[in-house]
Amino acid sequence: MKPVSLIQFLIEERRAGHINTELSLLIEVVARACKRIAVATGKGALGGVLGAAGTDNVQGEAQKKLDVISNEILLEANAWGGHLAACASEEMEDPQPIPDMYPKGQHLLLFDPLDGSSNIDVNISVGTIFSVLRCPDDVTEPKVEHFLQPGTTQLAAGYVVYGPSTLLVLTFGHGTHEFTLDREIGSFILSRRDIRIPEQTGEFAINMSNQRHWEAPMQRYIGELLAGKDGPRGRDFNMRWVASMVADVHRIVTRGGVFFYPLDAKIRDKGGKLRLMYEANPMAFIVEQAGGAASTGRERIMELQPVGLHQRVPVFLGSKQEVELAAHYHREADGAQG
Ligand code: P6P
Repeated sequence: MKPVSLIQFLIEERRAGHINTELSLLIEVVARACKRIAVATGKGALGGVLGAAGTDNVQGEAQKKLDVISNEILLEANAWGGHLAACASEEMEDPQPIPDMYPKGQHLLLFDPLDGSSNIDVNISVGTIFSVLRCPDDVTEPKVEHFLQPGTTQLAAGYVVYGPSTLLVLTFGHGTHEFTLDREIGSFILSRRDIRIPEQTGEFAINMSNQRHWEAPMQRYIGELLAGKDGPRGRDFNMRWVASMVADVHRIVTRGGVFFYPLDAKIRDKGGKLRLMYEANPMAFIVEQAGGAASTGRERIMELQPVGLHQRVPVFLGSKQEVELAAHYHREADGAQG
C-alpha cells in the first residue's frame, strides 16, 4: 500500500471536516519542530546538549540543557507561523504571547517540550507532549484564564517519542494515529491508523518506591495485582516503569497496559505529580480516542475544570477495565469514609 505522509493525512482530515486549515498548518509546524528536537536529542554527548542547564523551571525542577533547547525550538517555530494566539509550556511560568510583528491565529498551544528529561543523560526515551485549544474569539492577548479549559475542549493532542525510532501519535477526536519518522526523507509516515488499546491487560506501570505513601484503595488495587494468580485477580501481572511518561504511555498505546501516578502522602499538597494541562489532558485525549480510559481515580481527567496553568493531578490511564476497577476501589473507599 502507498505510504501516507503526515501532510496527506492532514489533507484527508481537512476534507473529512475534522480539522480546519489553520489547525492543519499548526500541526505541521509542531511536527517540524519536533524533528529538530529529535536531531538535538540524537546528538547526545557529541552535541554538547547533555547535563544540567544550571537553571530551574517554574516547577522548581533543575532544567536539563535539552529542556531549554526543546522549549526554544517550539517557541521559535510557532512564533512566526501565524496559527497561534499564544503558547504555554511546562518550562515557563506564564503564557508566551506571539510577538507583535507576526500575525496571530485562533489557537492556543500548550506543551511539555521534553518530558522525562531526567532520562536524557542515561539515554532512555523521552518525548514532547502537546495540546491544542481554541482561543476565545474576542481575545487577542490571551491570559492564563483563557488557557484554563477542560480537556474535553481540546482540538488536538499528540506526543512525539524520541526512541529507537521517532514516532508521532496524534488525535483530533476522530481516532488515534501513529506516524513514524522516515529519517531519509524527513517525513512522518502513517504507521498505525485508528489504534485500539485492549480493554484488558496483564501489565501495569507505577513507581513502586512510593507504595508506603499511597492511599488505601491504591494499596488494595496494586496489592491484588502483585498477589498474582493465587490472589483475587487469579492471574499474574507484569510491571514496567520507564519514568518517562511518553515512553510508558506509548507502550500502553501500542500493546495495552495501565499507568498510574496516584496521589501519595509526599505530593498530596501539590495535588499530584503530573501536570493537567500539558501532560494529563493530552494523554487522556489520545488514550480515550484509542478506546482506553483516563481518570484521577475519582473523576474523568478530561472533565476537570482547570484552576491553574501548572496544576497537578493524579493520573490513572490505559486499558479501560483496569482504570475503571482502580477508580471503583477509590470511590468505594470514599463512600465508606462518608
Ligand atoms: P518518578 C518525568 O519527570 C515525569 O514527569 C513523567 O514523565 C514520569 O512518568 C514521572 O515524572 C516519573 O516520576 O517519580 O518515577 O521520577
